[in-house]
This record gives sequence, structure tokens and C-alpha cells, in this order.
Amino acid sequence: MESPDHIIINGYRHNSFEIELFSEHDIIHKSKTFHNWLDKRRSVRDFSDKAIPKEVIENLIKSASTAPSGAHKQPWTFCAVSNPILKSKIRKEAEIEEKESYDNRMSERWKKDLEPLATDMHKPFLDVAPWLIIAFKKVYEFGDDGTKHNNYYVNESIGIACGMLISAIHDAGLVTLTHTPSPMNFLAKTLNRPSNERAFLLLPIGYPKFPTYVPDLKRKALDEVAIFYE
Ligand code: IYR
Repeated sequence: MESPDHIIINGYRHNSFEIELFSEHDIIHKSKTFHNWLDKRRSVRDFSDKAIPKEVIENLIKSASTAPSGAHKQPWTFCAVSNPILKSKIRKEAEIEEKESYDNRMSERWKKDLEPLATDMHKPFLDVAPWLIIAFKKVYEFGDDGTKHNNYYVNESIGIACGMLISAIHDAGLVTLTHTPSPMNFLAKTLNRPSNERAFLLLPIGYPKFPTYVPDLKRKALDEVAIFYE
């Protein structure tokens, strides 16, 4: 007997959804292959200025926007900046905040923890990378009458979307960095965002500079990050 292509629940249409069912052998292989590939991702701070077509950035943002979100509100706006004047302005503003952070806001312990990464207040990648994506979270939406409606699980939702964006960037053969100049409220002003949006994460995107150097970091082993209750 054939299943209907949709049913009505609570008065709303629910479409039939099909996902290909793989054998146990295949799911072991697929999950292993995915991990091997994802494990090759590294945060990169040195970018090539080689151009990236806008279409690539559009596809990356479309991938990020497939993320699950609280009540499917998709509470995010991704601002993609390639304009060199705007990138320079963002760099200048970010470096003002970073200087203050490194000089006065961050604890000695924090700076010590960052030593292996060799970061400092200088952020040349904000000029050099061909694109910057700034993810804004939408804390609330405006109703038709101008009333404000809070969104749900906003941090979780945009965090997941950014994780998917990072995976999509890696899959495209490009590199990125999760940059969080702090405080980052200057970004809403510079990019002219409405009052319901707050900057969440800034991701420069491009090819890496060649040769590329990244810190010699190890990832935690499975038994350090997982506990099984069987
Ligand atoms: N936002 C600063 C400092 C910084 C903080 C953490 I936690 C990092 O993992 C890396 C950097 C900067 O971008 O330099």
C-alpha cells in the first residue's frame, strides 16, 4: 500500500520524509569517513587574498541556514562583506577592542592559555581574507503591529548554524577562523543592522596563505569527551 505524500496534524501539513537507509557496514564506513574528513579542519589565521566567487558564499550561507532552530524561527542574519573599505573599517574597529582586551580586559591566566595560539591584537585577516561573514542572532522578531516577540533558544540555534557553516567552509576546500572581537557591538552599527540583531561570530573566509602554519594542537581522545551508558 502506498503512503500518502502528506497528512494533516493539528491542521498543519506534514509531508512524507524519506531518508536513504544504509546497512550497518555502510553507516560504520560513512561515520568513520566523515570524522576523518572533519578532523582535517583547522582554524587558520593567515589567508590568501585570492578572490572567492560570491556564489560560493551564497551556497555556504544556504548550508548554514539549514540548521535546526527553536520553533524553526531561523533567528539569524549572515552579513557577507567583500567590500575592502568596509573590511578595513571592521579591522580598525576590531583592533581597537582587541588592544583594550589584550592590554586591560583579559586576565594573565587567559593570555597564558592563548600563548600556544600566538594571537595578539593585530587582525590582518580582516583585510586580507576575500570575505567576512558576520553572523547576527535575532533576539526577537517584530510583529506586524511593531510588537516584539522573543525567539527561542537563540544562542543554541545560531551556534548550531555557525557550526554547520564552518563544516560547509571546510567541505568547500576553504578555511576560516571563529573570531570574536569583544565587545563586538560595533559590528551592528557598522553594518547598519536593526535593533533586534546582535553580532554573534565573525568568520573570515578564503584560501589559506601558502605555506600554512597552525599551532601544534591535539584533540581530546574519545574517552575524554564521551561517557557511554549502555
Ligand atoms: N578575541 C581575541 C582573544 C582570543 C580569545 C580566545 I578564548 C581565543 O581562542 C583566541 C583569541 C583574539 O581574537 O585575539
